[in-house]
Amino acid sequence: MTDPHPATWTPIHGRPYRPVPYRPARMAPEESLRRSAELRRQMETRRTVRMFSTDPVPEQVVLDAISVAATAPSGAHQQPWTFVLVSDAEMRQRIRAAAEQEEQISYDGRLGEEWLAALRPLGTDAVKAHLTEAPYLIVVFQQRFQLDDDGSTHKHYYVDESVGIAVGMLLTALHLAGLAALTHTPSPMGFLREVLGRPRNEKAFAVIPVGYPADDCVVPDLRRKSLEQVLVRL
Ligand code: IYR
Repeated sequence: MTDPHPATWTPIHGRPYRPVPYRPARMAPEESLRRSAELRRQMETRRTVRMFSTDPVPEQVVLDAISVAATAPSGAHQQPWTFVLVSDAEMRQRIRAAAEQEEQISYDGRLGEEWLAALRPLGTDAVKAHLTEAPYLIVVFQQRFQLDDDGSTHKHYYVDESVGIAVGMLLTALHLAGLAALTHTPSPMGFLREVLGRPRNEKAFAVIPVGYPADDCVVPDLRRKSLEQVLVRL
């Protein structure tokens, strides 16, 4: 009999429904409360960082965070994501040069006045030093469709939602493991597929520099909406 729970990935497209038991031990409410309060406290300290130290970070921490991201739920369990981990300095330099070229056009007017006004409190500009200063870039690609070795294709479903959830989990994992990150979306991002040699079914979703904040790191003075402002209870 074939193993019903293979440890490695196999496509599930068209397979019959064969559920297996899922019976995690139930957590005591007191323990849930302790953990949720602690998690909230920790996550409230997360900030998007644009000024990175060049100090190295343990690679395994980054790999573990990517593993966490890859546990995300996805449309039809198609896991439509690829995480490209870039540490090579020359590659980071190429990405920075291409990103800055596009960003310069954006900040020189392509974004439009309203968008530029929305960005002003964040202090962003076309200089993207974080792309070469952070020791790692995680370039997240969405697999818009499945592309098999023989060139045949299959549709993927809810790709934006699936990859968005995975990136949220990635940012959470990085923060809880003590690393800083930036959700960077150079626009347009078409150059990333080319520079990183990715196949035609993949589309860049975000570039995430990862590292420690620079010693002189500053962040915009922002406030988050309160629970009351984001929650509607019925
Ligand atoms: N992609 C540009 C502009 C930018 C847009 C938004 I919306 C931001 O929250 C931040 C930046 C850049 O990376 O500078």
